[in-house]
Amino acid sequence: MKVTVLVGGVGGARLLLGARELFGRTPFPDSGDHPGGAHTVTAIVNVGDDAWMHGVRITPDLDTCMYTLGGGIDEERAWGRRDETWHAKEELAAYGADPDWFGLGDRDLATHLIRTQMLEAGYRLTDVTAALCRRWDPGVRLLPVTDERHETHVVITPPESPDGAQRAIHFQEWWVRYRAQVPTTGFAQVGGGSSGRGEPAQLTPEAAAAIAEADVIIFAPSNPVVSVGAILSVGGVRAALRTASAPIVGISPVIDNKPLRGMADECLTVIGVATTAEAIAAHYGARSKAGLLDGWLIADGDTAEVDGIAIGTAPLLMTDPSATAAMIRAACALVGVDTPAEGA
Ligand code: FO1
Repeated sequence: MKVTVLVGGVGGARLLLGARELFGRTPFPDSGDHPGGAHTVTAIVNVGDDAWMHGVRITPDLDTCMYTLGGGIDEERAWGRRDETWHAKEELAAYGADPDWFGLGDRDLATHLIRTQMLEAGYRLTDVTAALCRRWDPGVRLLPVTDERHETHVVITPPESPDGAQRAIHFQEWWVRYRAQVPTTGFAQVGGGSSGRGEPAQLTPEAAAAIAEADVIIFAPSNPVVSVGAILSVGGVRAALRTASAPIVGISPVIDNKPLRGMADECLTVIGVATTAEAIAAHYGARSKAGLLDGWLIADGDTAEVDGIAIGTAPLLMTDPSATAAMIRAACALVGVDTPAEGA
């Protein structure tokens, strides 16, 4: 069975731990063809958070998934490496180098140096990620949704601007420096096709194949705006999803209509969507009505009614991989997809 999951950072990585638990490890190197009977799990990962900092290319969501699945993540922060030190960060700050508000760990820096060297040698982000995964062996195939720049930038009204002038800042500055606590009017994706003709960044062939060949497609309970939304805004993604033969089921990122972590509520408010299971499902839309979802799994106790979307309820706390595996089973069952028996 081929499972394709659209993921952001922390919530996505937690979901992938459950997917690996339920479907088993996806063989690596991802040769594409798999021995009969093996299931494969492919994650299409958001690149909207990616940024150039201190001369290196950072890809937070890919790294959070890779480190979490590979056992290198700092559990408490849910980003960066465990057993981390911060000497390079301290030295950069001593030079007054900007930004000083972003935590670049020494171990993490090695990942960014390898990535930056490979990108500058002409490798695609897809190939760079596969190369890094040779070390981490995540047991799930990790694919960036696009190999091109597709950064999320945020339009804000900085408190210090006298005439209330707006300016755009990188998502990381909004998220880490301002913690979203600044008047925000919108999000925009910056980057675009390497052709320089300004068309938007395009879905990679590998990610397109993962959508076309899937037996089930799952939207992780990631931020619907800056994670799943940033994936959906890549050229070709919506068309690929709408024409995919696999059913598409989303997992609600709210419990009792409150986000678990991150700032989904701030992001949803900016785009005028209520932070409720029902409003988010309506935002993604029913596939039978020019939207994307066939099913929507919401937390026990929440309610949602969206014409054309099958709604199911389940416990949605991803407390450990087996709880998450049960959640994934419920999501797949909602759209008529059988999954391996528990612990098969
Ligand atoms: N998040 C923070 O809140 N503070 C940081 O200093 C920080 C540094 C950082 C470095 C590398 C990396 O891959 C992620 C990092 N994050 C940090 C997390 C990141 O800003 C967000 O978690 C994601 O972009 C949102 O999914």
